[in-house]
Amino acid sequence: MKHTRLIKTIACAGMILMLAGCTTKDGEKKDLSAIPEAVISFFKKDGKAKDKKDDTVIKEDKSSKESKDTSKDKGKTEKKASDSNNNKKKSETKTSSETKVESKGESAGISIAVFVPGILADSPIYSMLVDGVKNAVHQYNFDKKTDKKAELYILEAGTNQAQWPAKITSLAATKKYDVIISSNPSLPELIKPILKQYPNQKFILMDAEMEGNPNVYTLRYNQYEQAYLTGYIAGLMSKSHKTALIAAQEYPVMNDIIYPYFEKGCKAAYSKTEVSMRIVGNWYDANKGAVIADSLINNGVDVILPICGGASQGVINSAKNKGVYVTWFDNNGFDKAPGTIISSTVLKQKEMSDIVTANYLAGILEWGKADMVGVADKYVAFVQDDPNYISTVPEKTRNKMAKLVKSIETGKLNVMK
Ligand code: RBF
Repeated sequence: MKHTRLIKTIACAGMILMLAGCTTKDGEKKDLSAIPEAVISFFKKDGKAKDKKDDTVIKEDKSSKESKDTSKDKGKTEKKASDSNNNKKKSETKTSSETKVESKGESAGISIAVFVPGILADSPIYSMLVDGVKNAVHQYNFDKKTDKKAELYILEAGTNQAQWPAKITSLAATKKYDVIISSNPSLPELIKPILKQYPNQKFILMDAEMEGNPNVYTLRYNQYEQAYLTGYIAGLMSKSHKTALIAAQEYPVMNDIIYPYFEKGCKAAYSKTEVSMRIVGNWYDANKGAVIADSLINNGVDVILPICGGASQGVINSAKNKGVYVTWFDNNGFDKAPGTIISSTVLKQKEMSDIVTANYLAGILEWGKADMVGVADKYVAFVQDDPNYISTVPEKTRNKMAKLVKSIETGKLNVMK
């Protein structure tokens, strides 16, 4: 496992952003070649390729100066970020159906498109992406003349994954966007034909890995650590010693990293923990999420990790009704069900998307690079200061979690080994 820490300082429009260390990807090469086809055929086979929501387009006002964030805001707690995400989410969904992409026109400024592979509602990883990119664009535009401002378009591609390749190809085909920013581990495979067909199109892919292409930068999170930490608290808190992960769908990162390391964490806390995984079949069906959770709970499971977008709400409702616990992934979920949610292992996707976009706008993004950030870099974090965490999880357990977090932070424990 090779890790190289980078410390970068960006000077951009009088603003200095201190960049935290980025760890290069681990040596393990995952074969991602089958993802989109597998994903698409999975949905087709299952007959679940329903489009819950049409693709929608949000045009970011070029002259907007609404963001008052400064670089010091980057240290704000994830709780605050998630609160604002929720507020923004509502307005974005509303705006999206009312606006259309406009051509670059006479603008000499940079054009950015954000391709959301899914819907923003109930997918924190996507709303954090959009919030981060927006913030970087607002900062960049702040003191620019109108014709030099960057333009930002956000395309919500919808839940029908079979349509994603055509939708992202159409974005590239417009040749309007200097860069297309997205987030999802299936994207590297999806863009391969586009890279050949449109050799000038650049891509920034978060939550993804692709190294060596001069038109692509990727950044992923250490989800070995994220899943292990989540599994560890699940294992500590389970009284029945039965835990489960409810996933929206199977994909290589889920099957090879998230589930196995969740299981590893559960068993590190209590070696005889029985861990299982169930699949919803989509990222939105809350009823199905509840039905699956009910059946798991009826079989004795008392801690559940939902990673299934909108379907997670059904899991939470079921857990609340039946008095079992839920561990939360990606953002701070404590407010969703105080007393039921016992943990939040967050990805600082808003901050990372902001930094990466600011790097791009400043012309210093390292194309061809595949970075990974984790607990030691503070871009994967186990929330320990939320009042609901403190009131729901006993002190003894919190102390064990604090010890685990410290040992990962300091490098004493490498969960990937
Ligand atoms: N995560 C979400 O929160 N919402 C989604 O709609 C969503 N769609 C995904 C579609 C595919 C094909 C893949 C491979 C992953 C998707 N994810 C989604 C999962 C996301 O990338 C990440 O693994 C999880 O959020 C856990 O961090």
